[in-house]
Amino acid sequence: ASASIGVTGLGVMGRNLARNFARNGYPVAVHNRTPGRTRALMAEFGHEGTFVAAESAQEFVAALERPRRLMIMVQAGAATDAVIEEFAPLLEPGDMIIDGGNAHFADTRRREAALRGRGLHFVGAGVSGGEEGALNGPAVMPGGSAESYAVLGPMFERISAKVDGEPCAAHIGADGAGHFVKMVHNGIEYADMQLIAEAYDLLRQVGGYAPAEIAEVFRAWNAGRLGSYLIEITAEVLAHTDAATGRPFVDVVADAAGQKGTGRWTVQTALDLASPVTTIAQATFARAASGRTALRAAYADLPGGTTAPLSRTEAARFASQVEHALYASKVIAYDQGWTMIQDAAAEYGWTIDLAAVARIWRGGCIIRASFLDRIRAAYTADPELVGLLAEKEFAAEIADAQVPWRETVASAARRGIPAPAFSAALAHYDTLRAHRLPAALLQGQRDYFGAHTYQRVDRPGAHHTQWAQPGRPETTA
Ligand code: NBP
Repeated sequence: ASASIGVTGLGVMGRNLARNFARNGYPVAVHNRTPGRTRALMAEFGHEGTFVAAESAQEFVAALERPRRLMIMVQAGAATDAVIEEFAPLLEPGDMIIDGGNAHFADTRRREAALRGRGLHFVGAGVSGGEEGALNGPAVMPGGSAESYAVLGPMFERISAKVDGEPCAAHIGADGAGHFVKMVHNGIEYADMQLIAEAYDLLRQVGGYAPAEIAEVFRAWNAGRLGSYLIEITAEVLAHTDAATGRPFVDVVADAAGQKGTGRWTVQTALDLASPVTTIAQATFARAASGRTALRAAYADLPGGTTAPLSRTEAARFASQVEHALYASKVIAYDQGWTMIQDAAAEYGWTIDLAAVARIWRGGCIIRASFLDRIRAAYTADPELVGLLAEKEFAAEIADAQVPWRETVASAARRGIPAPAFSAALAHYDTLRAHRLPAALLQGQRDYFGAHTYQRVDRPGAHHTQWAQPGRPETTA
């Protein structure tokens, strides 16, 4: 037994993670259902570090130092359960199984409970950064017991991305907390992408800018507070010309967006937790709507908004408004994500360091952004911060963005350009800052038809009104 860790499942992700461990000096046992992949890894990359190739499950487990650390990188779902069932009987109390796949956090909670009952640690670890991140430094979000993190933490921190010398890995919380936080990362990623896409659409359709010019606008924004991986790659995509036609690349791509499902999980879970992640939800629905070809064809000639072209000076002014709108909406999207993490922590009994979540997302993952330093600072200064806008610097920025943010959403509405994520973010902001909401009327309606009762502003307790029925006078209980 000589390997510090074993990786089973040597697909794109598993192979690169195994190489990352080996390159960082950890002897790694490698195993795959189809041994061809193990042999290919040894032949191509065996020289990169100390690998122990195992073809059978028994050989693989025998190669691991105790407590054994066995990382599974296979397809999420039934394959993960099958692999757990294959290896768990070969392990001993205190050993650790790490699932680095994109598991649903509820599956991770179920697996953790079952394996805990068998004396094993089960660590659901969110791994972000794709193929490249797995090899050169992912963001790692492990859940599971503190005891397991004491052993695994230094290893994850060593292989993770680093920002300002700090690792993009931290213990998130018990059982499924790591996979939950990874899921919310992907939800925020959907919101970020949709907001950027709406900004592009407005700059093009209202501002009259060409894609290559918008690339320059994004490059300028990338040097400021919006600086992030997604803004950076957006500029690259917009500047790209299709080789076959000479047209802007963005114009030759079919406008129906795909999704693999983790953004959808965020929205589904948010409904269960009553977390209003409306910007993330709109981003998810926007992808779905873009693919509704038949409806889009049937509705394509319905009337829209006005179309008055802007002068170049007006367009430049509009672009700076859109920057404010994008930033303010992004703050709202992240605030929604953090609120959802707080909601889940309360629901599942997790203790989550909200500043650490911001810290580990600064590198290795898709939403990496300079702005996360600010979120980290806000939660470091006040770990109990109720929401980002309760912090004075964020509040000041949002105050500054008021006019341009509202102008941007209003321009979109007047011109008939869809801006569902911008609009949802602004509506969310206006909902939470309102002193009175029409929810009072909803309570009245609910009491009328269903005797659901209501709370009063002036007296405690549940109240019900005997609503006037034909032939019966109104009385208040
Ligand atoms: P790949 O599709 O490249 O590889 C899948 C691996 O799963 C192969 O090693 C395959 O073995 C193994 N496998 C399957 Br499928 N069913 C199995 C079973 N019943 N028993 C044993 N092994 C089985 O996947 P990947 O892209 O490396 O992704 C691995 C995990 O990482 C997934 O959960 C994915 O969601 C997650 N993830 C992916 C990314 C990404 O950017 N790709 C990022 C973050 C997380 P075989 O060789 O014998 O078929």
